[in-house]
Amino acid sequence: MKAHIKYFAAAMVLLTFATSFVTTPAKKKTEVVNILTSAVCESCKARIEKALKSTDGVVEANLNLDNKKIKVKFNPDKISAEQIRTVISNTGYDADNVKHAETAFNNLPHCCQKAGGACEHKE
Ligand SMILES: [Cu+2]
Repeated sequence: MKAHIKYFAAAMVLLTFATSFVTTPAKKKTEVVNILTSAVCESCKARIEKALKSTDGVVEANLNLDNKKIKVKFNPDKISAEQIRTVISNTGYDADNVKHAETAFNNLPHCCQKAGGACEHKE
């Protein structure tokens, strides 16, 4: 009788361990970074989000045009916040202290180059 209880207790402990392994997969860590950009309008938003979403390691990218901040969820094993700023810069926009890449900036539609300025296709 006593032995049975011992086995039962051991089984419960094992079960608890096994469950904790299932509910917390080892490889699923993400980090979030908020980056201030020089986005002007909806098409700037779409342009930056598209560039980031096609970047390996980026899980989610969402730019808020009201404060020009982009929230990026990423896998730190694959990409760093600094590399994310570089992607934004290479798209033609400032990212925090990283200034836009000149060539990409010059290729932007005219109104998208005016940081804080009025954009014709802005809603
Ligand atoms: Cu724009």
